[in-house]
Amino acid sequence: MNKIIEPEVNVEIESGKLTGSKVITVSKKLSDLANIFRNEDTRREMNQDQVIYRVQAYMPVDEGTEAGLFFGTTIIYPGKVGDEYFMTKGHFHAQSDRAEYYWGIEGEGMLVLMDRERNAWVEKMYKGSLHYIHAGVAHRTVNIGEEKLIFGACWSSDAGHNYDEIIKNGFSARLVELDGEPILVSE
Ligand code: PAN
Ligand code: ZN
Repeated sequence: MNKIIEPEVNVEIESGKLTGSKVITVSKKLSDLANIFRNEDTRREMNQDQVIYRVQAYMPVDEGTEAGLFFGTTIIYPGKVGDEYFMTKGHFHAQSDRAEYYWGIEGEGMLVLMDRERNAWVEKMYKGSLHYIHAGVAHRTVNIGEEKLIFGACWSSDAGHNYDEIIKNGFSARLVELDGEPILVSE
């Protein structure tokens, strides 16, 4: 049977915005980010309803499906908890052999990467930057600019997310502002 159909999701190339009935949106407020920032007391004193980041995702197959792909756009708003920039929770993939692509769409950011031995390194993110996140490497994105940081992602539908390890042990490197500049500090 030959037929021409409309795609069920559209991506606005300039902004990464996804539209279509199959798109899901998840917002992370400050209240969802307990024990993520270095200064937990400062986080608790801030407005808990403030949205720190939003993820739009297109998941055309069920989570856990072998060899499928998911596609997402993340927006991190600008701001800090104390001297530490707003960032995602960060995670290892639950399946340790699953990699991922990220690419910068808008704004200025840093991608913090950490292997199983807790060696950490950071890649700059900007419009057009492309990042291959190797399997077994934890990843977190940080907005170091004054505008929104927007990036795209593509990952396996059976990668899964292991957040617990990051909540428990954190990353071995953080990005904080010192004299108006982002600096990398070890935990
Ligand atoms: C991304 C992330 C997204 C939000 O789609 O899930 O940027 O970050 P956290 O999941 O760490 O809150 C991804 O890496 N998926 O695997
Ligand atoms: Zn991931």
